[in-house]
Amino acid sequence: MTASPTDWHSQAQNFGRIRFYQGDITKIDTPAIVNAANSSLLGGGGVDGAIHRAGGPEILEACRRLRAGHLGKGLAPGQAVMTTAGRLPAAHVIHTVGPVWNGGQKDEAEKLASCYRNSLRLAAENQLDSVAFPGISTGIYGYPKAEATAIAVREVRQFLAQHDFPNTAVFVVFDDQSRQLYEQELSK
Ligand code: AR6
Repeated sequence: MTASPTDWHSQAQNFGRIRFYQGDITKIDTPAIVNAANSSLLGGGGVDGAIHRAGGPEILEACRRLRAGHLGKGLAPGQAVMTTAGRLPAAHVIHTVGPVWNGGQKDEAEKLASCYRNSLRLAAENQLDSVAFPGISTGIYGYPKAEATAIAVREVRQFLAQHDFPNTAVFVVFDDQSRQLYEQELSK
C-alpha cells in the first residue's frame, strides 16, 4: 500500500480520540510512531526493519548511543524509549519491545499492556499531540491477534481517558484480519 504522508488523514476512521488506519506506519506523520523493536534496539525484520529502512541511519545511530549509555543491556520487554525518526514523516520513534508469545503463562499480557502504557507515558511526558501504534508482538513474536488487539484498545482507551497528552492515538494495521479485529474492538 502506498500512502503519502498527507492522505492517511482522510482514510482513517475516527473513534473519539482514537483513529484507525490500514496501511504503512512509516508513512504516518504523527509526532511519534511506535516501533515493535527487539531488546537489542539494533534493528530486525517486520515493522522494525521497515522503520529503519525508511528512516535511514540516524535512527540506528541514536539506538547505538542508547546501548552505549544507560541501555547497555538492551531494552526489556514492556519498556519504551524515544529517538529521532530520521527521514520519516514522524518526528520521533518510540521503540518498545513486545513479549514473545509463549502460550500465555509467561506474563505476556502484562508485558504487552506495559508496552502501550510506557509508550503513551513517553508521549505524555513530551507533550506530543498524537502517537501511532502498530500491532506490537502480533507478527514475528506470535501474539494471538484477537487478544493483542483487546489489550491494545483497552490500554490506549484507559490512558487517553486519564491524560490530556497525547490528544489522539492512531492504530495502524497492515492486514485485513487485523483491520477486522480492530474495527470490532473499537466499535464496542
Ligand atoms: N506498518 C504497519 N504495520 C506493520 C508494518 C508496517 N510497515 N510492517 C509490519 N506490520 P512485527 P513483533 C505489522 O513482526 O511481532 C522484528 O524483527 C505486522 O503485520 O513487525 O512485535 C523486531 O526486531 C504485525 O501485525 O513485530 C523483533 O525482533 C505487526 O506489525 C520482532 O520483529 C508487528 O509485527 C518483533 O516482533
